[in-house]
Amino acid sequence: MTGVEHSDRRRWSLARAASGLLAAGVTLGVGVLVAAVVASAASPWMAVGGAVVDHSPFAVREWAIDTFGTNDKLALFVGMGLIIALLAAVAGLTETRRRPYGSMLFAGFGVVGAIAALTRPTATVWSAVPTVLGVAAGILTLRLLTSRASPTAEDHGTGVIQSRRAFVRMAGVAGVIAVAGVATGRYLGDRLRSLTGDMANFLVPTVETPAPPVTAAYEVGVPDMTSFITPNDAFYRIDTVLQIPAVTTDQWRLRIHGMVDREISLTFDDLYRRSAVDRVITLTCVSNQVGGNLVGNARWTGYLLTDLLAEAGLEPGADMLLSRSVDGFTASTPLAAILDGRDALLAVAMNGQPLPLEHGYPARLVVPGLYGYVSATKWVSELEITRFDKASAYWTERGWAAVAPIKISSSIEVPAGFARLKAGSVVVAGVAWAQQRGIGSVEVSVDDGPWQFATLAAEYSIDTWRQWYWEWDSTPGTHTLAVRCTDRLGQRQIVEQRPTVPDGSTGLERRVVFVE
Ligand SMILES: Nc1nc2c(c(=O)[nH]1)N[C@H]1C(S)=C(S)[C@@H](COP(=O)(O)O)O[C@H]1N2
Ligand SMILES: [Mo]
Repeated sequence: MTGVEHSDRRRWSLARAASGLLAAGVTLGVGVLVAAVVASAASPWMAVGGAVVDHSPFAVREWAIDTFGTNDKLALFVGMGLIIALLAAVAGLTETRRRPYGSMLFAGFGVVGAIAALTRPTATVWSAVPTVLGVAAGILTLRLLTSRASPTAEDHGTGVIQSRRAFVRMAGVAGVIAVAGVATGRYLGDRLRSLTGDMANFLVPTVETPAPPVTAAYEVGVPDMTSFITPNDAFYRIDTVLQIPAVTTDQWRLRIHGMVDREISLTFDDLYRRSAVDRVITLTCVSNQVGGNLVGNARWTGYLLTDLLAEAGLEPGADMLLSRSVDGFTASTPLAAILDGRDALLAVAMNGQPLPLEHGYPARLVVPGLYGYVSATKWVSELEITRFDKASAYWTERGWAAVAPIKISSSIEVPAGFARLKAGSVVVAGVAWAQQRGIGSVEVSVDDGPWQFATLAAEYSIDTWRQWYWEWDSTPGTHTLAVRCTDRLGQRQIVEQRPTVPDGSTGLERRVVFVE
């Protein structure tokens, strides 16, 4: 053996050990990244570390704390890192000589990691996923690298430069994946964790005079009907964001500026010093088709916008409240609507809970009677007082109307479309809404026959939807049911079918059913 061959062999051995280390790095990077998204405490690293802490004998823990003090966790991770690095290097060397023993060592670590993750106190079924995916990526890396960590047949004539270059290139990629995975994962994890912690500690403001309780009187008690209050997790969600904004209550500010006497900026603590109100309000999306489900009813807790605007003082001539979200979305609301006495809110809670992240945590607007896109800005950060002839909002710039009150509408929920029913008594039921005016009556017609009055559930307020039902003495055959409503001022729902663009759909809901 020549000296050149000998040093070359040593180099390739180092490359194999490095393959193992890089594969461990990729395992960690992928694990941390996946954990940040699916289960924050379940990266292989944290899970194994946590398990070691929890399962190490009392004496060992005391020794660690005595020796390392508050650096005991750092010491643990350094120790773990050294052991894992050693095992990984061994795996790299072994994999080249005795395939697939190195991979099996990784898989063994995967099993230990997954068990550790699944037995943590906060474990869910997702907890094993980061370790499993991390180890899978690690084994792939190990195989790709070790299979290149030797000179190839062609190299014997020409030297080993070619294969060495290929190896170094691939090792570089693995290194980047490892570092980028850990960095991105930690960044994301921190962001999500602080938000989760913030939500967990969120204080729903107490309300001096709560809104009237919601009783059974507001429901018709027909099976399969949507409940009067829409639970948060069933509430429709509409917005333009791809990644839900992450704003903690500490970070949140509401800047009120523009045509005001004095610009103000409110913190959450400023809000807590004010008196809160709660109101039940039915929110509706302009994209809701007749009979659609982009409508929901919740109890919102928050602060009256009129009070907040009065603190800033409005300049004469202003007619628009342009609200802006941290993600850049804007909505234009007529100032006249906010100031006319309706319960326009800066809402911070929904059905007694902090706003869910997708519904605008930590604060959003809710204005009764106006479609969401011109009023209900989520993750709200700015209220600019301006004029309709000077400014325009997100959807107005995309072809929707600048001003958009909710159109009075009604829908059938029971029976289902194309249902097969038994002849005789059939209950037809649904909801109707006319925010700001209130529902006066609901009528049902069968096969375009005479309109018949439905029975209404009690009215909670003019800003909430109202349930109705009608008993139908059905006869065999195919029938079409239709519904229409009238508001308290005698204004009837528009019969003509019009699309949602530019300011909300019109028409009547019709349902075909088969009676046997
Ligand atoms: N920041 C932001 N707020 C927004 C939107 C949006 O795209 N971005 N969409 C609006 C629209 S069109 C509607 S209908 C309501 C829906 O509110 P929800 O998702 O809580 O039901 O939010 C409004 N607020
Ligand atoms: Mo909407």
